[in-house]
Amino acid sequence: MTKPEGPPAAAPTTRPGPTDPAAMALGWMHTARFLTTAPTLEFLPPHDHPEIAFVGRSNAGKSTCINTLTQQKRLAFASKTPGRTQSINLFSLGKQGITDAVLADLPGYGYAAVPKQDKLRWQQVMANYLVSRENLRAIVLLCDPRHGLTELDEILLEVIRPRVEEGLKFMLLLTKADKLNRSEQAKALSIARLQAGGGEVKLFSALKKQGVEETALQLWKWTHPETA
Ligand SMILES: Nc1nc2c(ncn2[C@@H]2O[C@H](COP(=O)(O)OP(=O)(O)OP(=O)(O)O)[C@@H](O)[C@H]2O)c(=O)[nH]1
Ligand SMILES: [Mg+2]
Repeated sequence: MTKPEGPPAAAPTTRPGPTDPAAMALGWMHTARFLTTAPTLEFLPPHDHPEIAFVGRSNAGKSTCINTLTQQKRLAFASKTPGRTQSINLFSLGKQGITDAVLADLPGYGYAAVPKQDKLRWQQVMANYLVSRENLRAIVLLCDPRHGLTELDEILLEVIRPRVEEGLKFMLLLTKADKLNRSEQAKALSIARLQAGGGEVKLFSALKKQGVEETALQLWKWTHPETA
């Protein structure tokens, strides 16, 4: 006697299909490839694509965040040693090799061991970049919530304020969220929301992959407003 056949196995409903926006955004992020590195602004190539800058204190987790979002281990240099990223590194994004956005990993600021002259020089490069980079579409400010926003972060917010008022997109990511418990996370989030003056704030953890999909989707929407 043959065993009666059961109903055909239902197709898994949780598997992300091409219509899942978060999966689509992550797929897009995964296309990231190295474009160029530049010690100062003059060496940055002009291009016609929206650029997203990752900025923040040294050691805040910028390079790690880029590696996590792009699901690539060593695209951007991440290191325990603060000050690891010393140039502006650009990465192209876009399916089928057709670039439709660029990510910029910027050197961190505020690292105490850096000689004062170098610090001042870098702050100038950074301010120039933030004020004058023409196709800058969005800024992702990364902040370790255990330290909170520092004086240099506040200065950066002031520098970009006029551009944000003119439509530059802004997001504050609270990194290394895995180091905080739930109530600390909630507290950090509400303090940061106050400080960011109503801007977008998210918790992010490279270790726990927290906030990755939401961030990828937000960056997709900001760089593809026609599809949002
Ligand atoms: N636990 C934990 N550690 C993290 C996370 N993100 C980054 N780190 C660690 O923080 C350190 C600094 O990370 P980077 O990504 O190099 O920081 P950065 O902001 O690029 O630093 P600079 O290039 O010096 O400006 C590294 O040891 C990372 O492994 C995270 O989400 N969780
Ligand atoms: Mg870095």
